[in-house]
Amino acid sequence: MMTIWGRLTSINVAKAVWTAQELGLKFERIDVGGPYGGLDKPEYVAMNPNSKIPTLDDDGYILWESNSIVRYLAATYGAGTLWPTDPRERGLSDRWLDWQATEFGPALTPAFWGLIRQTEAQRNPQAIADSIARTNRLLGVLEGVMADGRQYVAGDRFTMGDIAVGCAVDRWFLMPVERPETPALAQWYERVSGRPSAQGVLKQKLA
Ligand SMILES: N[C@@H](CCC(=O)N[C@@H](CS)C(=O)NCC(=O)O)C(=O)O
Repeated sequence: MMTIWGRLTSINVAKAVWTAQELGLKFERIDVGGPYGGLDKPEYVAMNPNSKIPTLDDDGYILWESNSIVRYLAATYGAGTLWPTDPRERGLSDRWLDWQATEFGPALTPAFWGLIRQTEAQRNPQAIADSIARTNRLLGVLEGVMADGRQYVAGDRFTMGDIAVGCAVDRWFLMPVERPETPALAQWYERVSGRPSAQGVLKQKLA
C-alpha cells in the first residue's frame, strides 16, 4: 500500500504524485498542509520531523524530501524508463533535480510568495523583482539546453529530471510575470504537460 501525504497545490507534492502516476502505481493521497493543516500532529511529525509535505509511505517505508521521493520511486519502479540505467544518461537527468532544488526553486520562491501567497501590504517589490530577474536568467539556461533539438531535459526520453523541472516551470509559466521568449522550452512544456500522467497535476490554478 502506498500513501502520499500532502495537498496537491504544493509543487513538491506535485512531483511525487506525477512520478507515481507516470509509473502507473496505485496510491492514496491524503490532504495535509496549507488549509488542511495537520503537519504538527504528533503522528505526522513522527513520519516527517520537518512538518513539511510531501511524505511517502511505501508499505511502511517512510521517505521525505520531494526529489528523494522522485528518485526512490523512479529507481524502484522505473528502472530503464524514469530512472536511466546508464550512469551517464542518469547523470544528465539527475542533475536537473538538483538544479531545480538548489537553483531554479530558490530563485522562483520569493516571486511566488510575493505575488501568489502574500497580500499587497506584505509584498517586498524589490525581492520580487530580483526573483523574477534571477528566474528568467535560469529559464534562459534551460532554453539553451533544449534548443539543441532534444525532446526532454536529458535527451530523447522522458525521465525523472523532466518531472522536477516540469513542476517548477509549470509554476513559473502560470505566474503573472514577464518572461523572455523561450520557444524550445515552451514546446517541451506542452509535450510534458500533455502526458496523461500530468493531468490533474500541472496547469492547476495557483494557490
Ligand atoms: N525540501 C522539501 C521542501 C518541502 C516544503 O517546503 N513543502 C512545503 C510545501 S511546497 C510545505 O510543507 N509547506 C507547509 C504547508 O504546506 O503547510 C521537499 O522538497 O520536500
